Amino acid sequence: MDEKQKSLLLKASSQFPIPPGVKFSYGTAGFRADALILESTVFRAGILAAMRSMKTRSMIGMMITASHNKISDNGVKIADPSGGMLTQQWEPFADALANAPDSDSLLRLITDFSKKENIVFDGTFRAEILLGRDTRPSGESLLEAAKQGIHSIVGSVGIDMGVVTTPQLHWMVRARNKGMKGSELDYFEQLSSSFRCIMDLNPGGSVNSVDNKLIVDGSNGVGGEKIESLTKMLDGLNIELRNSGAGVMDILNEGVGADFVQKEKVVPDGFGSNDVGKRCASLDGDADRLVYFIVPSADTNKIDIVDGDKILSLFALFVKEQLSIMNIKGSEYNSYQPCLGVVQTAYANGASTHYLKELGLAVTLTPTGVKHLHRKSEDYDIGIYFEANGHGTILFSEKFLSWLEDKREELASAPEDSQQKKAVLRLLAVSNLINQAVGDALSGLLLVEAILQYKGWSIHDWNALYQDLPSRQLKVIVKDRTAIITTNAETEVLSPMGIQEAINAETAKYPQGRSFMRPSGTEDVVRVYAEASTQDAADSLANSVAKLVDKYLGISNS
Ligand code: G16
Repeated sequence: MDEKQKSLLLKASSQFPIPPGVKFSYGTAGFRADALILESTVFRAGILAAMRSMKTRSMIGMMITASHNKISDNGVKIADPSGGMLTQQWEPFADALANAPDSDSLLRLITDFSKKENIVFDGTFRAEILLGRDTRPSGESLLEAAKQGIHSIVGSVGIDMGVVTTPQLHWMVRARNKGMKGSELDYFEQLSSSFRCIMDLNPGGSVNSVDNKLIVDGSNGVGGEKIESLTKMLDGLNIELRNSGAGVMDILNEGVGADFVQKEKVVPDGFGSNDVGKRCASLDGDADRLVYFIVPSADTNKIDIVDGDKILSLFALFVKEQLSIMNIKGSEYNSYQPCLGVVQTAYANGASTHYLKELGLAVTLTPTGVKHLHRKSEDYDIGIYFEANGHGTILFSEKFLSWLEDKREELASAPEDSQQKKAVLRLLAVSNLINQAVGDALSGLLLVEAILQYKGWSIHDWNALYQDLPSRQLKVIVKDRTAIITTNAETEVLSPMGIQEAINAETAKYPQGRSFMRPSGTEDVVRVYAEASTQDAADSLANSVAKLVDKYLGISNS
């Protein structure tokens, strides 16, 4: 590294001292904390993004968001050249960078790591970072910090895409690195044209006129604004947007949004007795999560949640059906058997896993975090992953897509009503519609709507695929959540010693009982999950496990 680069880094980083007494950690989906203490972290993440761009000789993405967290928090997610999350191999460097106590140690870290990774700071490569932010008020100043970090590496540029959803930014990074057009308009055009294509192939008509309207809870975040733009480009979808964030009292993620409805299972703000029986959906703060729900009766504030597990089940059923339409016995299609697999986490409702296995699918569990599920899904020709909280997508391998393209050509002269031809065209359209970079509430919503239309199903038909086991999630505040070590896709605790045996003993008391605890990677809490044969039993098991967490790790334990 030459003297010019060194002094640029030293000077710029001295403007962004780290706050005293805080330890930053690259968690489940990047850095996340109270926005007031994040400037140095985002500045340093800018340096990291520029270095990653130099290493990969590709464009990198940086999204300023704290997604489902409260409005006063913020964070940063980094997108690799594929559009997926930053490679986990660089996470320890990200941690070290964020916590380097001063400019000199920061410089030493950068020098050592760049030597190890063969990154040469000679300014000859133009590192490009695509920048986006959600609607949080702290986003603008943090974006400036990110730009300062990027500019402190000679030859690096930040391209500001403004306020976008997280999946839009990931999609843009992927598209641009593939040499395709990657603006917001291109994103909307790809989604709307592939949606239209699937709808045109549908057996006909809408579900029914009463059920045709979808009511969307925008979580008072960026998703609302974007869904309005998208809807303008679509025919055949009647969307009513609520919680768009336009009002002064509309607070991001507060009493609204996918995280709230999925965890609390109660009616979000802006919805009520007039919505009984209707098809409703919630996005989260940066629109990378999607869940559906039904208000079952005017007499209760409880909802029936149609969560990520049900979306996964719907997608798996549809894809499997299309594959079997193509796979006529004795035909040439038998020569290649694409492998379809599904990926879940420990939060997946036991009933969903049972249903998917009954469908004959390979089901794998990974730890929480799309970075884990996404990577596992790449093992399949068609990998479908979803977290119960509504994060997920469908990945298509290059091999499978080129096989589909060959089939399309072969079937070009087949009659228009050829079922095989339609199945091939449908799957190709799905691969264009569903975001291949990361889970995306907008593209996921369009695919759900298209499949419901294809099957002629109401949300009630869909929800009846299987009945969820009653479950409960709780948060427990502890002294130090980093003291917890889990294993086996987070279903068991190795440390602190003894707690797993205690959890097992509690769980054994409940028919169909299952429970686990894990440290959150986005909030300073421990999460507890329990399911059992009745809601009372699930609540009681969750409370007992929460008490154990408190006993072994809690603040009251100090
Ligand atoms: C992020 C991750 C998700 C994860 C969620 C909660 O979501 O992308 O994969 O499920 O955090 O993680 P944790 O339980 O560790 O707090 P988001 O929507 O907040 O970006």
